[in-house]
Amino acid sequence: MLAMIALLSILTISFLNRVSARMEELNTLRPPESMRDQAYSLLAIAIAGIAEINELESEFHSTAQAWGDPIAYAAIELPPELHYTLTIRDESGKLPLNITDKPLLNAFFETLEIPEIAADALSDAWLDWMDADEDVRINGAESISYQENGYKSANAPPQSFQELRLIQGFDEWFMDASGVPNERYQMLTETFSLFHTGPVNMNSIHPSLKTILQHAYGLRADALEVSTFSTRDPWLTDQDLKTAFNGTLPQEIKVSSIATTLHLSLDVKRGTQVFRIECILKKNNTSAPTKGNASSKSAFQLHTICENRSFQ
Ligand SMILES: [Ca+2]
Repeated sequence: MLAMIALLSILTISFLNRVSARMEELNTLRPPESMRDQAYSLLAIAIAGIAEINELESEFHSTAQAWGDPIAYAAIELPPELHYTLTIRDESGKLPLNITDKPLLNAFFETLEIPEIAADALSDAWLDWMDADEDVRINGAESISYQENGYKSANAPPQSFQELRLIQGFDEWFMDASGVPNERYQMLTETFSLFHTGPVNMNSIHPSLKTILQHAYGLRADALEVSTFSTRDPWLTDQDLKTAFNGTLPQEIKVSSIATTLHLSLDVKRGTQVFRIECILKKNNTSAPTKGNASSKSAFQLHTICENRSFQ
């Protein structure tokens, strides 16, 4: 609990201005009492490291930058008996779950080897589930279709991956006969995000999304390869993306070269025991810092956190 309070304090009280002082405090880290305490202490180090790197870097583009390993960046001496794994994924490299572009949804389902007619029906049902009205698309489903199951269409974007199971046709293609999520479901959670709703960072996209973009919009296979461009850094820039897409994307699909939503998974291990924390850090805006005033730069803030389970 003490470690949780320490973490929340860091995040709420002039967080960025206190990062350096906090990192010095953590230099005296003593062996914590429990795996949970250890995990929160490490998470505090990771978040402090990310905050400091955010102050130094112009933007986050790729995990090849130091923010991909903020505990190493912090260079804090940790107890030798402490074993952990920290994984940071760029959640902004995923498509927003509330995407409404039907060609993209169709392409996604078809890359999962769902036949074209079934893919089209899934897209219609998904879009009907999210849109505000009760008008049924040609192959879709609204509240009247779900009456016999005892629920109505949400008429709003899904709040969880579990909610997708309520949509017509979803169980058939994304669950096995026993109702257990299959490989397609896994691919869905790797391609879509529950938390990211802004432009998609093309530097972090899942290989499946490249295939989907090729399938839906005729994107060349090498169009998003960094080697295609004469960039100084090993990541794509906004200018590269303009060249790559050249107006081929519909307006509602926004792309970017910047990471704005991070997903941290931290495992602390002791023997066969593992304590896991998952959290989402988000930037509320991506405005560039005012010249000569780095403190105006937007910071990553803790958005969601959970223990010993994954986001569903
Ligand atoms: Ca609807």
